[in-house]
Amino acid sequence: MRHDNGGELLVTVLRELGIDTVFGIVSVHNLPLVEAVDRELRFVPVRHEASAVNAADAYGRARGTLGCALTSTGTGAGNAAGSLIEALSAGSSVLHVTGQVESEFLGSGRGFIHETKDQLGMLEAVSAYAASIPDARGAGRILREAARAALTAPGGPASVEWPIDLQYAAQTDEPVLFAALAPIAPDTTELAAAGALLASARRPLIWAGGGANTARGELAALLEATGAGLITSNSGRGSVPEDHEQVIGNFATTPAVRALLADADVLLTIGTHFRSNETSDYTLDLPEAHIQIDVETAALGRVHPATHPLLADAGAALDSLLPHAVPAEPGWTDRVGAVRTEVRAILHDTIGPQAAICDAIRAALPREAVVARDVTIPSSSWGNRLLEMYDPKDNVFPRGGGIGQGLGMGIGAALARPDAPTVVMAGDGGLAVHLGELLTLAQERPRLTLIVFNDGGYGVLRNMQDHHGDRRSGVDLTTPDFDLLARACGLPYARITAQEHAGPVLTEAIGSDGPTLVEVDLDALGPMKSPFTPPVRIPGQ
Ligand SMILES: Cc1ncc(C[n+]2csc(CCOP(=O)(O)OP(=O)(O)O)c2C)c(N)n1
Ligand SMILES: [Mg+2]
Repeated sequence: MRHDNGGELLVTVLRELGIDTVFGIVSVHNLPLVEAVDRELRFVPVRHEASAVNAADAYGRARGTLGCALTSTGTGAGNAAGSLIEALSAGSSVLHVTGQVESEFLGSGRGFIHETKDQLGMLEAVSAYAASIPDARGAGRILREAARAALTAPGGPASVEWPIDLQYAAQTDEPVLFAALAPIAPDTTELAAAGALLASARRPLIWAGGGANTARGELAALLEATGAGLITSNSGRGSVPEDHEQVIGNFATTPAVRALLADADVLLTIGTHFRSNETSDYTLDLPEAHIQIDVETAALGRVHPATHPLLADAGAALDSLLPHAVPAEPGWTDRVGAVRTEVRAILHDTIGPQAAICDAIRAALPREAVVARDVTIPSSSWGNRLLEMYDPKDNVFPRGGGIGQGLGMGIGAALARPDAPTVVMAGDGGLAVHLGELLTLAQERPRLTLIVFNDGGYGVLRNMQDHHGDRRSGVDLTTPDFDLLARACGLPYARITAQEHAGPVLTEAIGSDGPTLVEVDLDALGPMKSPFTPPVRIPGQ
Protein backbone atom coordinates (compact mmCIF):
# COMPACT_ATOMS: atom_id res chain seq x y z
CA MET A 1 0.00 0.00 0.00
CA ARG A 2 1.18 3.52 -0.78
CA HIS A 3 1.03 6.50 1.60
CA ASP A 4 1.66 10.11 0.59
CA ASN A 5 4.13 10.60 3.40
CA GLY A 6 5.31 9.19 6.73
CA GLY A 7 2.57 10.93 8.65
CA GLU A 8 -0.13 9.06 6.74
CA LEU A 9 1.69 5.80 7.38
CA LEU A 10 2.06 6.58 11.09
CA VAL A 11 -1.68 7.24 11.38
CA THR A 12 -2.40 3.88 9.74
CA VAL A 13 -0.15 2.09 12.22
CA LEU A 14 -1.59 4.01 15.19
CA ARG A 15 -5.12 3.09 14.12
CA GLU A 16 -4.10 -0.57 13.98
CA LEU A 17 -2.84 -0.17 17.55
CA GLY A 18 -6.06 1.47 18.74
CA ILE A 19 -4.38 4.79 19.56
CA ASP A 20 -6.56 7.89 19.13
CA THR A 21 -4.51 10.53 20.97
CA VAL A 22 -0.82 11.39 20.59
CA PHE A 23 1.31 13.73 22.70
CA GLY A 24 4.26 15.80 21.57
CA ILE A 25 5.87 19.06 20.48
CA VAL A 26 5.88 20.04 16.83
CA SER A 27 9.16 20.77 15.03
CA VAL A 28 10.62 21.10 11.55
CA HIS A 29 11.79 17.55 12.22
CA ASN A 30 8.36 15.98 12.77
CA LEU A 31 5.93 18.25 10.89
CA PRO A 32 4.54 15.59 8.54
CA LEU A 33 3.87 13.32 11.54
CA VAL A 34 2.25 15.96 13.72
CA GLU A 35 0.12 17.31 10.88
CA ALA A 36 -1.24 13.90 9.92
CA VAL A 37 -1.96 12.93 13.52
CA ASP A 38 -3.66 16.25 14.20
CA ARG A 39 -5.76 15.92 11.05
CA GLU A 40 -6.77 12.27 11.48
CA LEU A 41 -6.59 11.61 15.25
CA ARG A 42 -5.95 13.93 18.21
CA PHE A 43 -2.63 15.68 18.73
CA VAL A 44 -2.01 17.14 22.19
CA PRO A 45 0.67 19.85 22.22
CA VAL A 46 2.31 19.41 25.62
CA ARG A 47 4.92 21.92 26.78
CA HIS A 48 7.93 19.65 27.30
CA GLU A 49 8.97 16.44 25.58
CA ALA A 50 9.38 14.67 28.94
CA SER A 51 5.68 15.29 29.54
CA ALA A 52 4.86 13.95 26.06
CA VAL A 53 6.39 10.62 27.05
CA ASN A 54 4.81 10.69 30.54
CA ALA A 55 1.40 11.39 29.02
CA ALA A 56 1.78 8.69 26.37
CA ASP A 57 3.01 6.26 29.02
CA ALA A 58 0.04 6.90 31.31
CA TYR A 59 -2.37 6.83 28.37
CA GLY A 60 -1.11 3.29 27.76
CA ARG A 61 -1.21 2.33 31.45
CA ALA A 62 -4.74 3.67 31.92
CA ARG A 63 -6.02 1.67 28.95
CA GLY A 64 -3.80 -1.36 29.38
CA THR A 65 -2.35 -0.67 25.91
CA LEU A 66 0.27 1.50 24.22
CA GLY A 67 0.72 5.26 24.05
CA CYS A 68 2.54 7.37 21.47
CA ALA A 69 4.79 10.44 21.84
CA LEU A 70 6.31 12.58 19.08
CA THR A 71 9.47 14.61 19.63
CA SER A 72 12.04 16.51 17.63
CA THR A 73 15.67 15.63 16.92
CA GLY A 74 18.50 16.33 19.37
CA THR A 75 17.30 18.41 22.32
CA GLY A 76 13.71 17.27 21.78
CA ALA A 77 14.70 13.62 21.87
CA GLY A 78 17.08 14.31 24.77
CA ASN A 79 14.31 16.05 26.72
CA ALA A 80 12.30 12.85 26.44
CA ALA A 81 15.07 10.71 27.92
CA GLY A 82 14.18 11.09 31.62
CA SER A 83 10.62 9.96 31.00
CA LEU A 84 11.78 7.12 28.76
CA ILE A 85 13.80 5.96 31.76
CA GLU A 86 10.59 5.94 33.79
CA ALA A 87 8.78 3.87 31.13
CA LEU A 88 11.76 1.49 31.10
CA SER A 89 11.63 1.12 34.91
CA ALA A 90 7.89 0.52 34.76
CA GLY A 91 7.95 -1.78 31.72
CA SER A 92 5.16 0.37 30.30
CA SER A 93 4.44 0.53 26.59
CA VAL A 94 5.38 3.71 24.77
CA LEU A 95 5.98 4.20 21.07
CA HIS A 96 8.32 7.19 20.90
CA VAL A 97 8.82 8.54 17.40
CA THR A 98 11.44 11.23 17.06
CA GLY A 99 13.00 13.22 14.25
CA GLN A 100 16.45 12.84 12.79
CA VAL A 101 18.47 15.01 10.39
CA GLU A 102 18.16 14.40 6.64
CA SER A 103 19.54 10.97 5.86
CA GLU A 104 22.17 12.46 3.54
CA PHE A 105 23.74 14.27 6.52
CA LEU A 106 23.24 11.59 9.19
CA GLY A 107 26.37 11.26 11.29
CA SER A 108 28.27 13.86 9.23
CA GLY A 109 28.85 16.24 12.17
CA ARG A 110 28.21 19.24 9.91
CA GLY A 111 25.97 21.01 12.39
CA PHE A 112 22.70 20.25 10.60
CA ILE A 113 19.88 21.89 12.56
CA HIS A 114 19.15 19.83 15.74
CA GLU A 115 21.93 17.34 14.93
CA THR A 116 23.42 15.51 17.89
CA LYS A 117 26.07 12.89 18.37
CA ASP A 118 24.76 9.33 18.28
CA GLN A 119 21.08 9.99 18.95
CA LEU A 120 20.34 6.31 18.35
CA GLY A 121 22.88 5.34 21.02
CA MET A 122 21.18 7.67 23.49
CA LEU A 123 17.77 6.18 22.67
CA GLU A 124 19.13 2.65 22.94
CA ALA A 125 20.38 3.45 26.44
CA VAL A 126 16.98 4.54 27.73
CA SER A 127 14.58 2.40 25.69
CA ALA A 128 13.75 -1.28 25.49
CA TYR A 129 13.99 -1.03 21.69
CA ALA A 130 15.50 1.61 19.40
CA ALA A 131 15.80 1.78 15.63
CA SER A 132 16.36 4.17 12.75
CA ILE A 133 14.11 4.20 9.74
CA PRO A 134 16.45 3.50 6.84
CA ASP A 135 14.28 4.20 3.79
CA ALA A 136 10.74 4.83 2.56
CA ARG A 137 9.95 1.13 2.29
CA GLY A 138 10.83 0.00 5.82
CA ALA A 139 9.02 2.49 8.06
CA GLY A 140 5.80 0.49 8.55
CA ARG A 141 7.68 -2.65 9.50
CA ILE A 142 9.90 -0.81 12.00
CA LEU A 143 7.01 1.06 13.63
CA ARG A 144 5.06 -2.17 14.10
CA GLU A 145 8.12 -4.03 15.34
CA ALA A 146 8.72 -1.21 17.84
CA ALA A 147 5.12 -1.35 19.06
CA ARG A 148 5.34 -5.08 19.45
CA ALA A 149 8.56 -4.79 21.46
CA ALA A 150 6.95 -2.22 23.75
CA LEU A 151 3.90 -4.42 24.26
CA THR A 152 5.75 -7.67 24.90
CA ALA A 153 6.64 -8.41 28.55
CA PRO A 154 8.74 -7.13 30.23
CA GLY A 155 7.84 -4.13 28.01
CA GLY A 156 9.33 -0.66 28.07
CA PRO A 157 9.51 2.21 25.60
CA ALA A 158 10.38 1.71 21.94
CA SER A 159 12.04 4.65 20.21
CA VAL A 160 12.13 5.13 16.46
CA GLU A 161 14.13 7.94 14.86
CA TRP A 162 12.96 9.03 11.46
CA PRO A 163 15.12 11.21 9.14
CA ILE A 164 13.07 14.19 8.07
CA ASP A 165 13.52 13.66 4.30
CA LEU A 166 12.09 10.15 4.75
CA GLN A 167 9.11 11.49 6.71
CA TYR A 168 8.21 13.65 3.71
CA ALA A 169 8.75 10.85 1.19
CA ALA A 170 5.92 8.71 -0.22
CA GLN A 171 5.95 5.39 1.63
CA THR A 172 5.29 1.87 0.49
CA ASP A 173 3.89 -0.28 3.24
CA GLU A 174 3.70 -4.05 3.16
CA PRO A 175 1.37 -5.69 5.68
CA VAL A 176 3.44 -7.22 8.45
CA LEU A 177 2.36 -10.51 9.95
CA PHE A 178 3.92 -11.33 13.29
CA ALA A 179 3.47 -14.85 14.61
CA ALA A 180 1.22 -14.75 17.68
CA LEU A 181 3.22 -15.17 20.86
CA ALA A 182 2.17 -18.30 22.72
CA PRO A 183 2.05 -17.84 26.50
CA ILE A 184 5.11 -19.26 28.21
CA ALA A 185 3.98 -22.32 30.17
CA PRO A 186 5.98 -23.52 33.19
CA ASP A 187 8.30 -26.51 32.96
CA THR A 188 6.35 -29.61 34.06
CA THR A 189 8.95 -30.90 36.56
CA GLU A 190 9.29 -27.48 38.20
CA LEU A 191 5.53 -27.16 38.22
CA ALA A 192 5.04 -30.52 39.92
CA ALA A 193 7.50 -29.54 42.68
CA ALA A 194 5.88 -26.11 43.12
CA GLY A 195 2.43 -27.70 43.15
CA ALA A 196 3.50 -30.14 45.88
CA LEU A 197 4.87 -27.29 47.97
CA LEU A 198 1.68 -25.29 47.52
CA ALA A 199 -0.39 -28.32 48.50
CA SER A 200 1.63 -28.58 51.73
CA ALA A 201 1.20 -24.89 52.62
CA ARG A 202 -0.59 -24.23 55.90
CA ARG A 203 0.11 -20.50 56.19
CA PRO A 204 0.58 -19.22 52.63
CA LEU A 205 1.22 -15.67 51.50
CA ILE A 206 1.16 -14.40 47.93
CA TRP A 207 3.14 -11.36 46.78
CA ALA A 208 1.97 -9.76 43.55
CA GLY A 209 4.05 -7.35 41.49
CA GLY A 210 3.11 -5.62 38.26
CA GLY A 211 3.57 -8.93 36.45
CA ALA A 212 0.40 -10.20 38.12
CA ASN A 213 -1.73 -7.55 36.47
CA THR A 214 -2.27 -9.68 33.37
CA ALA A 215 -3.58 -12.57 35.47
CA ARG A 216 -6.14 -10.96 37.72
CA GLY A 217 -8.78 -13.69 37.45
CA GLU A 218 -6.28 -16.50 37.98
CA LEU A 219 -4.79 -14.70 40.99
CA ALA A 220 -8.20 -14.10 42.57
CA ALA A 221 -9.07 -17.78 42.09
CA LEU A 222 -5.87 -18.93 43.79
CA LEU A 223 -6.36 -16.46 46.61
CA GLU A 224 -9.85 -17.82 47.26
CA ALA A 225 -8.75 -21.45 47.01
CA THR A 226 -5.85 -21.06 49.45
CA GLY A 227 -7.16 -18.45 51.87
CA ALA A 228 -3.72 -16.83 51.57
CA GLY A 229 -2.96 -13.20 52.31
CA LEU A 230 -2.02 -11.00 49.35
CA ILE A 231 0.85 -8.55 49.75
CA THR A 232 1.54 -6.37 46.73
CA SER A 233 4.28 -4.12 45.53
CA ASN A 234 3.12 -0.64 44.55
CA SER A 235 2.93 -1.89 40.94
CA GLY A 236 0.81 -4.90 41.86
CA ARG A 237 -1.87 -2.82 43.56
CA GLY A 238 -5.37 -3.55 42.34
CA SER A 239 -4.39 -6.90 40.80
CA VAL A 240 -7.09 -8.05 43.20
CA PRO A 241 -9.34 -5.16 44.30
CA GLU A 242 -8.00 -3.70 47.54
CA ASP A 243 -11.30 -3.97 49.38
CA HIS A 244 -11.03 -7.78 49.24
CA GLU A 245 -10.51 -8.94 52.82
CA GLN A 246 -7.44 -11.05 51.97
CA VAL A 247 -5.65 -8.13 50.28
CA ILE A 248 -3.11 -6.61 52.63
CA GLY A 249 -1.60 -4.58 49.79
CA ASN A 250 1.49 -2.42 49.70
CA PHE A 251 2.34 -2.69 53.39
CA ALA A 252 5.10 -5.32 53.34
CA THR A 253 7.52 -3.47 55.62
CA THR A 254 5.07 -2.71 58.44
CA PRO A 255 5.63 -4.52 61.77
CA ALA A 256 2.38 -6.48 61.51
CA VAL A 257 3.18 -7.76 58.01
CA ARG A 258 6.76 -8.58 59.01
CA ALA A 259 5.34 -10.72 61.82
CA LEU A 260 2.96 -12.39 59.36
CA LEU A 261 5.84 -13.08 56.96
CA ALA A 262 7.82 -14.58 59.81
CA ASP A 263 5.00 -17.06 60.52
CA ALA A 264 4.15 -17.88 56.90
CA ASP A 265 5.39 -21.23 55.61
CA VAL A 266 5.18 -20.68 51.84
CA LEU A 267 5.56 -17.53 49.78
CA LEU A 268 4.32 -17.42 46.19
CA THR A 269 5.53 -14.36 44.28
CA ILE A 270 4.39 -13.21 40.87
CA GLY A 271 6.17 -10.77 38.55
CA THR A 272 7.83 -8.58 41.15
CA HIS A 273 11.20 -6.86 41.37
CA PHE A 274 11.31 -6.75 45.21
CA ARG A 275 12.42 -3.13 44.74
CA SER A 276 14.57 -1.53 47.44
CA ASN A 277 11.83 0.76 48.75
CA GLU A 278 9.45 -2.16 49.13
CA THR A 279 11.85 -4.52 50.93
CA SER A 280 13.74 -2.13 53.23
CA ASP A 281 16.70 -2.20 50.85
CA TYR A 282 16.41 -5.97 50.36
CA THR A 283 16.67 -6.70 54.09
CA LEU A 284 13.03 -7.80 54.58
CA ASP A 285 12.88 -11.36 55.92
CA LEU A 286 10.83 -13.55 53.60
CA PRO A 287 9.82 -17.21 53.94
CA GLU A 288 12.45 -19.58 52.64
CA ALA A 289 10.02 -21.79 50.73
CA HIS A 290 9.49 -19.56 47.73
CA ILE A 291 7.65 -20.27 44.50
CA GLN A 292 8.58 -17.46 42.13
CA ILE A 293 6.77 -16.85 38.85
CA ASP A 294 8.38 -14.52 36.33
CA VAL A 295 8.68 -14.16 32.55
CA GLU A 296 12.29 -13.07 32.88
CA THR A 297 14.96 -15.63 33.72
CA ALA A 298 17.11 -12.90 35.27
CA ALA A 299 14.38 -12.04 37.78
CA LEU A 300 14.21 -15.57 39.21
CA GLY A 301 16.12 -15.57 42.49
CA ARG A 302 17.66 -12.17 41.78
CA VAL A 303 16.73 -10.73 45.17
CA HIS A 304 15.17 -13.50 47.25
CA PRO A 305 16.35 -17.05 46.49
CA ALA A 306 13.63 -19.02 44.69
CA THR A 307 13.41 -22.60 45.91
CA HIS A 308 10.77 -23.17 43.20
CA PRO A 309 11.35 -20.90 40.20
CA LEU A 310 8.72 -20.96 37.46
CA LEU A 311 9.70 -19.27 34.21
CA ALA A 312 6.24 -18.60 32.83
CA ASP A 313 3.49 -16.13 32.08
CA ALA A 314 1.61 -15.34 35.27
CA GLY A 315 -1.75 -16.54 33.97
CA ALA A 316 -0.42 -19.85 32.70
CA ALA A 317 1.52 -20.55 35.90
CA LEU A 318 -1.31 -19.61 38.26
CA ASP A 319 -3.78 -21.68 36.25
CA SER A 320 -1.50 -24.71 36.51
CA LEU A 321 -1.02 -24.21 40.26
CA LEU A 322 -4.72 -23.86 41.04
CA PRO A 323 -5.49 -27.63 41.14
CA HIS A 324 -2.82 -27.98 43.86
CA ALA A 325 -4.33 -25.34 46.12
CA VAL A 326 -5.65 -26.39 49.52
CA PRO A 327 -7.24 -24.21 52.20
CA ALA A 328 -4.90 -22.73 54.80
CA GLU A 329 -4.95 -23.88 58.40
CA PRO A 330 -7.89 -22.63 60.47
CA GLY A 331 -7.40 -19.06 61.69
CA TRP A 332 -4.79 -18.05 59.11
CA THR A 333 -7.16 -16.20 56.79
CA ASP A 334 -8.73 -14.44 59.76
CA ARG A 335 -5.29 -13.32 60.88
CA VAL A 336 -4.60 -12.00 57.40
CA GLY A 337 -7.80 -9.98 57.61
CA ALA A 338 -6.86 -8.65 61.04
CA VAL A 339 -3.42 -7.57 59.77
CA ARG A 340 -5.08 -5.90 56.80
CA THR A 341 -7.32 -3.89 59.12
CA GLU A 342 -4.54 -3.08 61.56
CA VAL A 343 -1.98 -1.71 59.07
CA ARG A 344 -4.61 0.48 57.46
CA ALA A 345 -5.90 1.82 60.77
CA ILE A 346 -2.37 2.63 61.95
CA LEU A 347 -1.53 4.50 58.75
CA HIS A 348 -4.86 6.34 58.81
CA ASP A 349 -4.00 7.54 62.28
CA THR A 350 -0.34 8.35 61.54
CA ILE A 351 -1.09 10.72 58.68
CA GLY A 352 -3.23 12.93 60.92
CA PRO A 353 -5.32 15.51 59.08
CA GLN A 354 -4.32 14.18 55.65
CA ALA A 355 -6.54 11.15 56.31
CA ALA A 356 -9.53 13.38 55.65
CA ILE A 357 -8.15 14.11 52.17
CA CYS A 358 -7.48 10.44 51.45
CA ASP A 359 -11.02 9.55 52.51
CA ALA A 360 -12.55 12.41 50.53
CA ILE A 361 -10.74 11.46 47.31
CA ARG A 362 -11.97 7.88 47.53
CA ALA A 363 -15.50 8.97 48.41
CA ALA A 364 -15.70 11.42 45.51
CA LEU A 365 -14.22 9.14 42.84
CA PRO A 366 -16.14 6.41 41.07
CA ARG A 367 -14.84 2.95 41.87
CA GLU A 368 -12.63 2.84 38.82
CA ALA A 369 -10.82 6.10 38.11
CA VAL A 370 -7.16 6.94 37.66
CA VAL A 371 -5.19 8.43 40.52
CA ALA A 372 -1.86 9.62 39.06
CA ARG A 373 0.73 10.48 41.65
CA ASP A 374 3.90 12.51 41.64
CA VAL A 375 6.60 11.79 44.22
CA THR A 376 5.36 13.76 47.20
CA ILE A 377 4.91 12.89 50.88
CA PRO A 378 1.14 12.36 50.57
CA SER A 379 1.75 9.85 47.74
CA SER A 380 4.66 8.08 49.40
CA SER A 381 2.88 7.80 52.74
CA TRP A 382 -0.81 7.15 51.94
CA GLY A 383 -1.49 7.56 48.21
CA ASN A 384 0.65 4.53 47.43
CA ARG A 385 -1.01 2.41 50.13
CA LEU A 386 -4.13 3.56 51.92
CA LEU A 387 -6.07 5.11 49.03
CA GLU A 388 -7.73 1.96 47.73
CA MET A 389 -7.16 0.79 44.15
CA TYR A 390 -9.48 -1.64 42.46
CA ASP A 391 -7.76 -2.02 39.10
CA PRO A 392 -4.06 -1.74 38.18
CA LYS A 393 -5.00 0.52 35.25
CA ASP A 394 -6.03 3.17 37.79
CA ASN A 395 -2.73 3.04 39.66
CA VAL A 396 -0.44 5.46 37.80
CA PHE A 397 2.76 6.51 39.51
CA PRO A 398 6.44 6.93 38.60
CA ARG A 399 8.01 3.58 39.43
CA GLY A 400 11.52 4.94 39.12
CA GLY A 401 10.69 7.64 41.69
CA GLY A 402 11.44 10.68 39.52
CA ILE A 403 9.61 13.87 40.50
CA GLY A 404 7.75 16.08 38.03
CA GLN A 405 6.01 13.37 36.04
CA GLY A 406 2.62 13.26 37.77
CA LEU A 407 0.78 16.00 35.90
CA GLY A 408 1.91 14.80 32.47
CA MET A 409 0.85 11.29 33.43
CA GLY A 410 -2.47 12.54 34.71
CA ILE A 411 -3.20 14.40 31.49
CA GLY A 412 -2.41 11.29 29.44
CA ALA A 413 -4.59 9.11 31.64
CA ALA A 414 -7.47 11.58 31.68
CA LEU A 415 -7.51 11.76 27.88
CA ALA A 416 -7.29 7.97 27.67
CA ARG A 417 -10.26 7.55 30.00
CA PRO A 418 -12.56 10.52 29.34
CA ASP A 419 -15.58 8.77 30.85
CA ALA A 420 -14.25 8.94 34.41
CA PRO A 421 -12.62 11.75 36.40
CA THR A 422 -8.87 11.60 37.04
CA VAL A 423 -7.06 12.84 40.13
CA VAL A 424 -3.42 13.93 40.21
CA MET A 425 -1.57 14.19 43.51
CA ALA A 426 1.51 16.40 43.28
CA GLY A 427 3.78 18.32 45.61
CA ASP A 428 4.65 21.94 45.02
CA GLY A 429 8.19 20.88 44.15
CA GLY A 430 7.25 18.14 41.71
CA LEU A 431 4.66 20.32 40.04
CA ALA A 432 7.22 23.09 39.50
CA VAL A 433 9.35 20.77 37.33
CA HIS A 434 6.76 20.92 34.56
CA LEU A 435 4.62 23.88 35.57
CA GLY A 436 4.11 24.52 31.86
CA GLU A 437 1.77 21.54 31.71
CA LEU A 438 -0.81 23.62 33.58
CA LEU A 439 -1.27 25.26 30.20
CA THR A 440 -1.78 21.89 28.50
CA LEU A 441 -4.37 21.19 31.19
CA ALA A 442 -6.04 24.54 30.58
CA GLN A 443 -6.04 23.97 26.82
CA GLU A 444 -7.27 20.38 26.68
CA ARG A 445 -9.63 20.71 29.67
CA PRO A 446 -9.87 17.01 30.65
CA ARG A 447 -11.85 15.92 33.71
CA LEU A 448 -8.82 16.22 35.94
CA THR A 449 -8.49 17.42 39.52
CA LEU A 450 -4.92 18.43 40.25
CA ILE A 451 -4.29 18.41 44.01
CA VAL A 452 -1.15 20.32 44.92
CA PHE A 453 0.18 19.64 48.38
CA ASN A 454 1.99 22.86 49.19
CA ASP A 455 4.60 22.84 51.93
CA GLY A 456 6.88 25.44 50.37
CA GLY A 457 9.59 23.09 49.18
CA TYR A 458 10.98 19.63 48.85
CA GLY A 459 9.40 18.44 52.10
CA VAL A 460 10.68 14.91 52.07
CA LEU A 461 14.31 15.99 51.71
CA ARG A 462 13.73 18.75 54.24
CA ASN A 463 12.48 16.16 56.75
CA MET A 464 15.56 14.02 56.10
CA GLN A 465 17.88 16.97 56.61
CA ASP A 466 16.06 18.07 59.77
CA HIS A 467 16.31 14.51 61.05
CA HIS A 468 19.97 13.96 60.32
CA GLY A 469 21.60 17.37 60.58
CA ASP A 470 21.20 20.98 61.54
CA ARG A 471 21.44 22.64 58.16
CA ARG A 472 19.00 22.67 55.25
CA SER A 473 20.33 22.63 51.69
CA GLY A 474 18.32 23.12 48.53
CA VAL A 475 14.96 22.26 50.03
CA ASP A 476 13.14 25.55 50.69
CA LEU A 477 11.48 26.88 47.56
CA THR A 478 9.57 29.92 46.43
CA THR A 479 6.14 28.71 45.38
CA PRO A 480 3.65 30.66 43.32
CA ASP A 481 0.35 32.04 44.58
CA PHE A 482 -1.61 29.08 43.18
CA ASP A 483 -4.86 31.03 43.14
CA LEU A 484 -3.33 33.69 40.91
CA LEU A 485 -1.53 31.08 38.86
CA ALA A 486 -4.73 29.13 38.24
CA ARG A 487 -6.49 32.32 37.26
CA ALA A 488 -3.66 33.27 34.90
CA CYS A 489 -4.06 29.89 33.21
CA GLY A 490 -7.85 30.00 33.14
CA LEU A 491 -8.21 27.10 35.56
CA PRO A 492 -10.80 26.87 38.35
CA TYR A 493 -9.13 26.93 41.77
CA ALA A 494 -10.06 25.84 45.29
CA ARG A 495 -8.13 25.64 48.53
CA ILE A 496 -8.12 23.21 51.43
CA THR A 497 -6.87 24.67 54.70
CA ALA A 498 -8.73 22.41 57.14
CA GLN A 499 -9.90 18.79 57.24
CA GLU A 500 -13.55 19.75 56.92
CA HIS A 501 -12.89 21.40 53.55
CA ALA A 502 -11.69 18.15 52.00
CA GLY A 503 -15.10 16.57 51.37
CA PRO A 504 -16.92 19.53 49.84
CA VAL A 505 -13.96 20.86 47.84
CA LEU A 506 -13.01 17.50 46.36
CA THR A 507 -16.58 16.43 45.69
CA GLU A 508 -17.16 19.56 43.66
CA ALA A 509 -13.83 19.46 41.81
CA ILE A 510 -13.99 15.75 40.99
CA GLY A 511 -17.64 16.02 40.04
CA SER A 512 -17.08 18.84 37.55
CA ASP A 513 -16.63 18.15 33.86
CA GLY A 514 -13.27 19.88 33.46
CA PRO A 515 -10.00 20.61 35.24
CA THR A 516 -9.61 22.15 38.71
CA LEU A 517 -6.49 23.07 40.64
CA VAL A 518 -6.94 22.30 44.33
CA GLU A 519 -4.25 23.58 46.66
CA VAL A 520 -3.79 21.93 50.03
CA ASP A 521 -2.12 24.40 52.37
CA LEU A 522 -0.20 21.93 54.50
CA ASP A 523 0.87 24.49 57.11
CA ALA A 524 -2.75 25.43 57.72
CA LEU A 525 -3.97 21.82 57.61
CA GLY A 526 -1.53 20.80 60.32
CA PRO A 527 1.20 18.16 60.61
CA MET A 528 1.17 14.40 60.45
CA LYS A 529 1.77 12.64 63.76
CA SER A 530 5.45 12.33 62.92
CA PRO A 531 7.35 13.81 59.98
CA PHE A 532 7.56 11.46 57.00
CA THR A 533 11.02 10.35 55.90
CA PRO A 534 11.51 8.05 52.91
CA PRO A 535 12.38 4.36 53.18
CA VAL A 536 15.88 5.07 51.92
CA ARG A 537 19.02 3.99 53.74
CA ILE A 538 21.79 6.55 54.11
CA PRO A 539 24.95 4.66 53.15
CA GLY A 540 27.27 4.21 56.11
CA GLN A 541 24.56 4.85 58.73
C1 LIG B 1 13.92 13.76 38.88
C2 LIG B 1 14.14 13.80 40.34
N1 LIG B 1 14.92 14.76 40.88
C3 LIG B 1 15.09 14.81 42.21
C4 LIG B 1 14.48 13.91 43.04
C5 LIG B 1 14.66 13.97 44.55
N2 LIG B 1 13.39 14.26 45.21
C6 LIG B 1 12.60 13.28 45.68
S1 LIG B 1 11.23 13.85 46.42
C7 LIG B 1 11.70 15.44 46.16
C8 LIG B 1 10.88 16.54 46.71
C9 LIG B 1 9.55 16.70 46.06
O1 LIG B 1 8.98 17.87 46.57
P1 LIG B 1 7.43 18.07 46.51
O2 LIG B 1 6.92 17.67 45.19
O3 LIG B 1 7.11 19.44 46.95
O4 LIG B 1 6.89 17.00 47.54
P2 LIG B 1 7.10 17.00 49.13
O5 LIG B 1 8.29 16.13 49.43
O6 LIG B 1 7.29 18.41 49.56
O7 LIG B 1 5.85 16.39 49.65
C10 LIG B 1 12.91 15.51 45.48
C11 LIG B 1 13.61 16.75 45.11
C12 LIG B 1 13.71 12.91 42.42
N3 LIG B 1 13.09 11.96 43.11
N4 LIG B 1 13.53 12.90 41.08
MG1 LIG C 1 6.60 20.16 48.78
